[in-house]
Amino acid sequence: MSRTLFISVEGIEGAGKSTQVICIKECLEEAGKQVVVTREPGGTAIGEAVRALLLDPVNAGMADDTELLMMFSSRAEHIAKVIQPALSADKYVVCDRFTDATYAYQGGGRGIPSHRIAILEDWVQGPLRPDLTFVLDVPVAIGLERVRGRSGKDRFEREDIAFFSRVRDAYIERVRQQPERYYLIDAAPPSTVVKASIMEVLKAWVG
Ligand code: Z5A
Repeated sequence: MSRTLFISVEGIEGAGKSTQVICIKECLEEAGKQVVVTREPGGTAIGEAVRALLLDPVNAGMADDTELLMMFSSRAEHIAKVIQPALSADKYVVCDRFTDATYAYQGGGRGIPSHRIAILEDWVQGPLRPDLTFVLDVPVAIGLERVRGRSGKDRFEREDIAFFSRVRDAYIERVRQQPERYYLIDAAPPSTVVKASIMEVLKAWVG
């Protein structure tokens, strides 16, 4: 396959996304590709400022629609300033979370109907969607245990197990409904095993 790819990595907290994003980058670079690694919310100066507001526990009472719109405001900037320019320059983009996280967290977690999220997705992204999405699936208890030692929980990390269970279920349902671009990866085994599962898929896509 000669065209570049927009790859996203998804999953609940502690699934190992950041760890595997690095592995994906290294694998692509070894294959001679130019790679831009980025993340959401964030990825630009404005996006990182929005991220700080979203994660700050001081904003515990934030309305669900405010949270949703802030995710998409960060995304609009990210697409305009980072993602689209990189793809236009024939670079691969590897993004730690993208719009599937909105369907999972604001949809599954907060209960915002998918059709409302879809309106914003179409408005902000037009036809842009990731070509390939890895959903790292791990039981909630394992994910939370991996990040338990971190100091200072952010606004999302203060949610309860029921919230993260709904998020996980929402991810799995998205994979089930549109299997074409999703790969559900068992992320409970050690990182090296998870990496091997991802590399198998990636090599088939990249060649
Ligand atoms: N959010 C949203 O609500 N809506 C949206 O549209 C978007 C985001 C885009 C910040 O995201 C929050 O934004 C997020 C959802 C919300 N909140 N939550 N939860 P984030 O991606 O920055 O935050 P995160 O999910 O909390 O990241 P994380 O906790 O760092 O998880 P991770 O990236 O998946 O894991 P990691 O950093 O790679 O690994 C965590 C630890 O586990 C670390 O010590 C690793 O060494 C270890 N690890 C990793 N893999 C393994 C395996 N396989 N075995 C054992 N240990 C492992």
